[in-house]
Amino acid sequence: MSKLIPQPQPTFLIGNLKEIDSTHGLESLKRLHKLYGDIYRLTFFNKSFVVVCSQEIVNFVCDETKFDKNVSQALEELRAAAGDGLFTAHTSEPNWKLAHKILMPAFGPQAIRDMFPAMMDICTQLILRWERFAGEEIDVCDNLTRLTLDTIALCSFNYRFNSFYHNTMHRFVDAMINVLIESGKRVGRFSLQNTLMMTTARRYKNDVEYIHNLCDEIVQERRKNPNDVNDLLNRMINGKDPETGYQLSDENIRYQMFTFLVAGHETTSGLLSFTLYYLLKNPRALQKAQAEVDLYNEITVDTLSKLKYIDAVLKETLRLQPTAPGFSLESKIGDIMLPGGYIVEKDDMILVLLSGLHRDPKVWDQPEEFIPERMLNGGFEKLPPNLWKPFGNGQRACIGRPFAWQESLLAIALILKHFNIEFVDPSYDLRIKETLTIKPDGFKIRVRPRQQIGFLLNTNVKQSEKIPEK
Ligand code: FDE
Repeated sequence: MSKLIPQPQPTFLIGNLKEIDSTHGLESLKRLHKLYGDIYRLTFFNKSFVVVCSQEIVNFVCDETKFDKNVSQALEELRAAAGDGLFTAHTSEPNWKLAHKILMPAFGPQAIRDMFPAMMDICTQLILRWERFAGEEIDVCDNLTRLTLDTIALCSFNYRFNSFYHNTMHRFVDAMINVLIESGKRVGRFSLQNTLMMTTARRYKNDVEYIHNLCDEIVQERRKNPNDVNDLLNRMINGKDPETGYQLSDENIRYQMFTFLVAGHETTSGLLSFTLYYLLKNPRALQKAQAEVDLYNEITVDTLSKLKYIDAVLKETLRLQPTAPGFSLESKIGDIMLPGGYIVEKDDMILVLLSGLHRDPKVWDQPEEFIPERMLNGGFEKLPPNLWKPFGNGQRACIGRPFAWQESLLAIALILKHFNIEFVDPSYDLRIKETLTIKPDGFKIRVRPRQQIGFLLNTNVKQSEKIPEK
């Protein structure tokens, strides 16, 4: 017997739009989860969404023979800037397969290892800066965004934003954040409204142009001064599909660059910020993590794989705060009955709400608690499948996962090795800021150095010798 999917009472024309707070959409979805349960329907204008929150249902929709990534309306809007780049492409678009084939090896184990010196270069800049700011207030998200933006740009294009050397954030960051927020907001407006809001529309267009020009300049520079480094940019410029010989067009390379800059830093800086927050809220975990890095005199690429507790801390942080808070799917085979007897239709967008999945009390013990130990020794792999999906699903899952992981292990290890950390405001409780991703809002810390700065300078010199020349 099929059952009707619960839905809040829709309003004429706009449907359930009023249920969603445009600056706290995720909070609204969480509230509706509490009210309507593990599956509910929302309509906006003429589009219909089914939000799914339990492991049982998510496990069912993660079957790639039946479901595929859906390019949601927010992603569709983002195509103004990201075109058919990996994140915003439909799986059926030829450029998705082509770029996927060309770029997968760029995120393989050896390629990621080779990026270690560049990651260390930028991370050392953060550590040096924090040494200088010892005892002063540090805006965590701001600093970690500088770290992750500079890291992805240096590792993938050998481009330096030099964010740690400027007071204000690079214009790219503003442009990008504006494009992300505006893409989200455009979904909640009538298309005529989007056209009529001329100042907003003009700014959006200018920002997209600025981003594209910056990407084009980097490509032109590389074409003028080629090198034989095996970075992302060279792979995109020179890579061929081994079967067809096809290469990426200049337009598509620009889309991929924007994609990597966005996907590669927003989510990771959120992950690192939440990690520091949870460590501070859980002093025992902080102590354990610090004791783990103290086992090693120097943090090298080989140390990272030994940091099992910090690995677990990162995983547990992503369980409680998946920085990409959901992903969307659609049926490949028409109407389908989900567990529980609910039918999703061919044109429904299915939104996997990770805050629901990751705290499903049927599969997680003490779901609201931060317990890194549950992630140790393959921890959740022994639990039912598809209950932890912060990197998405199947072939459309995050290609940057090993990159983000190495970068995050390194950053947390170096921070804990060099500093004792504390809240500026010990009574700070988590507030969340949403763009397309989530970050802690207004989270500030102070750091106190644990070691002599000479050690750092040595690390710095040694590592920068390994950076390929420009
Ligand atoms: C992807 C991704 C995803 C899926 C989405 C959908 O499905 O829609 C997710 C969920 C994610 N991703 C998440 C994440 C988290 C973190 C930390 C990250 N992520 C990081 C990173 C870095 C980099 C570089 C990246 N990332 C990238 C990326 C890309 C390109 C993509 C798309 C893929 C395909 O092919 O589709 C993703 N990412 Fe991530």
